[in-house]
Amino acid sequence: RHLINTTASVSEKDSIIRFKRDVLNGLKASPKELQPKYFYDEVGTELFRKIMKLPEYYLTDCELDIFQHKTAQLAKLITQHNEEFDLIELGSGDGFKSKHLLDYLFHSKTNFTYMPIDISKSALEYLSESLNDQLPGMEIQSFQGEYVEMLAEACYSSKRRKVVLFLGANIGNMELPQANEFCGELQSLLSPKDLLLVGFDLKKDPKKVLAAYNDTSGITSQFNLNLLERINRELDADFVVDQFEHYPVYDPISGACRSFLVSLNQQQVCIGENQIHFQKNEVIQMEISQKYDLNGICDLAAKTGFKTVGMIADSNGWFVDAIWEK
Ligand code: AVJ
Repeated sequence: RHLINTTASVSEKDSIIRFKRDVLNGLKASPKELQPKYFYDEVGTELFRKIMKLPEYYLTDCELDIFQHKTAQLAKLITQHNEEFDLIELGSGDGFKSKHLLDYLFHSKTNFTYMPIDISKSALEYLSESLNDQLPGMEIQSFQGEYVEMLAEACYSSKRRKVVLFLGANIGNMELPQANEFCGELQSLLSPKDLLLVGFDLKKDPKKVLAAYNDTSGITSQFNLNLLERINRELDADFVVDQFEHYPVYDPISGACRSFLVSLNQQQVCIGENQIHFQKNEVIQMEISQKYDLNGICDLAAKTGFKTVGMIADSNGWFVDAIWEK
């Protein structure tokens, strides 16, 4: 077996231009907002790794439970047509959960290429190194960049049936209309019989949900504030980070968990030659982490042209991986 490991990526210069444009548009809007995909620079990626180990952050443990203890069930659904395929993962991160599936598939002599896609370069490097170590000989082709763009690239270089993984409740970072639009876009990039496996965090005890985004050790707060620091580092800005406070809320009816940064005082921030004014108590909307119920998930599949072929929950019933076929 050959080890392929090419990285398709937008240039560093283009990505900084996009970052600056998105930050300025977001901070000139009302209400102000920043996009959570920008959390994941090197520092943010490390902080997210810490979040996944927090006692309050149940999501990773739940999905790990599925990938670790229901691997055969997952593998059976994925390999149902018994042919070669490409396993594309959107937002692979360090591949902590998918490794269990990769290990199972690799050792059952299934013929596949693993194609991780992530915005974080450091996460992809870490992933391919650890896979070279743990599953030597497995074919990997990694793509650094944004989901849809890189999925289009991956689909372009794939000549086989495709199985797309979108784990970790990453879909929760989209508002419901955006999630609809996104799944529709994925659907149009796939071919009949291709599969999409999506991880959803479920509605549950609201205290449990809120605590996951409001940990007592303050890591989630640092994770949010790091985006202001990243803007300082990369866009020549002068945020005084301790003039902002992390504020998460959860609405158990809509299932939207949202994080804000509250400006503790009236203040001015320079970003390059741009000035942004903050009123006291003005907020920046940072992130939505949408929680679903089973009806909502089936609805999303049906509306975007997918057929549900499997639903695997963790042992607590807090999280599900839905398997959809085009
Ligand atoms: C990686 C988007 C699934 O929303 O739960 C964790 C990110 N934000 N703590 C989530 C996150 C704050 C996470 N996702």
